[in-house]
Amino acid sequence: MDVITVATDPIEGQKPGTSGLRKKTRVFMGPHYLENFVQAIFDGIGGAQGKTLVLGGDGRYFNDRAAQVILRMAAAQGARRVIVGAGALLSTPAASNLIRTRRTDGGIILSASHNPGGPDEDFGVKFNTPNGGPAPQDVTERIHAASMRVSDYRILESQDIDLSRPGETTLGATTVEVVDPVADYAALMERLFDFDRIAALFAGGFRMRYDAMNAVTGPYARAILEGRLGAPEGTVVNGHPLPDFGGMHPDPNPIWAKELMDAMMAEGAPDLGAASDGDGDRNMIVGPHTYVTPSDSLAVLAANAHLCPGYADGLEGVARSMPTSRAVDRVAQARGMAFYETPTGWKFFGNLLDDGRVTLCGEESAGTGSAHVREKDGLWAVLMWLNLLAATGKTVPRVMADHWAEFGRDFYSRHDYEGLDAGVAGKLMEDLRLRLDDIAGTEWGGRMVEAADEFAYDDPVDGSRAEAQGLRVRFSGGGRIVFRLSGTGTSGATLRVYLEDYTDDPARFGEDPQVALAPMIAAADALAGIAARTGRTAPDVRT
Ligand code: VG1
Ligand code: CO
Repeated sequence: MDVITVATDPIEGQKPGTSGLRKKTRVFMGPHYLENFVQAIFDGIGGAQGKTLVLGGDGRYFNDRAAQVILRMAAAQGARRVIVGAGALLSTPAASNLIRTRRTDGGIILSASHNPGGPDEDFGVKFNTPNGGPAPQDVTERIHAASMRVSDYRILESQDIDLSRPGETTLGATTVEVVDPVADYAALMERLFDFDRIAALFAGGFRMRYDAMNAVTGPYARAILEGRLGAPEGTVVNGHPLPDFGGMHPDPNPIWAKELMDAMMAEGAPDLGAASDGDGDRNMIVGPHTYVTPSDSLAVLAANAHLCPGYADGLEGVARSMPTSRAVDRVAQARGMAFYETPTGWKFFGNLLDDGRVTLCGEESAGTGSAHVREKDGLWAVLMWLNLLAATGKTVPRVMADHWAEFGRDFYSRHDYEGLDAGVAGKLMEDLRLRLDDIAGTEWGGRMVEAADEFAYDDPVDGSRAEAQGLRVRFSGGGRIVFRLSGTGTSGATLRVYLEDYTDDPARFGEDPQVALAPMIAAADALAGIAARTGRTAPDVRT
């Protein structure tokens, strides 16, 4: 087998965003695009020579082709071993687990996560470091820098490798080890949670609907929920990964998981509804007639984690991304846990987890996870909910009511304005940023601004600094608005407006968040001039 050296030129824009490099699938399929970026990853980490890597993806269109290319490039560059999920599948948390437990040099995950898939939709590539977590900023910067000077890439001339079933083969001098994508992950879950108790819950007639959205979690959810825990067949719906996710937008929120929402709001709804995203790191939790916001879910899990065997000793601390509601802060304070606030994106939790400062982390975007891996983990969060329901005997609505009675309620909603002109969105943010100093002490939507600033984060472990991580405006009475531009989109700009307000008045706990947040919604538009600048009078997505 010959190593071919292909001459290439740098391609503009190969800069990883919030989570890896995401582009239209056709861009990735274009001449040299994928190869250039993979070469940049190898160059950015000091070469693939002698390394052991993990490889897998969420099964979206081009996943299988890209995996073959990466295997040939890894082999051409002297990788010692590549551990690949059968079918080139691995959920993001399962990949993180393998990277860690097999003591590898990192891994490549093929996914654009919650973005739709297919030839006309999105594809993505991300690199995770040996701790199992998303590459931190210094590494993504090195990869980007390498992409700007790549002049050739090395690839082995060979046939495709059979990835359909577990086993070992060689490609040049590289061992390709195909593994069952589910086995190690399922074993890990069994160590963390009380499977006997959850199985007893199902045996007692507990009903659940898990919507895998035709994405990568299907095989994991079927094996664990229906296989090991004895939930009836059919508990997992849309449970087979499809290249285009069957046309679904695999983002587990009330808008895109509408089928599930409808089932949970109907008469005779199951006891628990859940969904996960394209690559299996996000989760949505719904009870009968009760949507649990991700920020509340994080707070509930922080307050109840000790009920699960893997967390029986309590939590070292908790962390949340800045735009996530402050519900979890209240739990941390009440229980005396350390607490950290980080920028958006899981990569910022890595150091805190590695350093043993926190056990549990979460983001408002339906991401929750713990020190068991270094990624957020959708099915893990669902299993933790199942464990807590089994241990307490409560229903989801009861859990929420009790939580709010103890801590008060943080009303929360995120309003997304998608596909904006990037110039207009950038100017909106810039103009608001320049006015931040003058906003404090002024009144908007009938509420007084207490403080306004741009969030920057100093990592307490390695001292690195991340600037320009969102504009935040804090109001008297506990209200808050955060403005941020998305770093995962592939066309135009997406403005995210994060809205929250707090009440400890039990009479208000049942209010519709969109109603409760009306003053914040009005203030957001007045402050940033959203309608006037973008022509949009309503967000595209409210979660
Ligand atoms: C979004 C979310 C962020 C999450 C990221 C990756 O980023 O807001 O919380 O970590 O997606 O999630 P942004 O920059 O678009 O706001 V995943 O499940 O798409 O890897
Ligand atoms: Co994801």
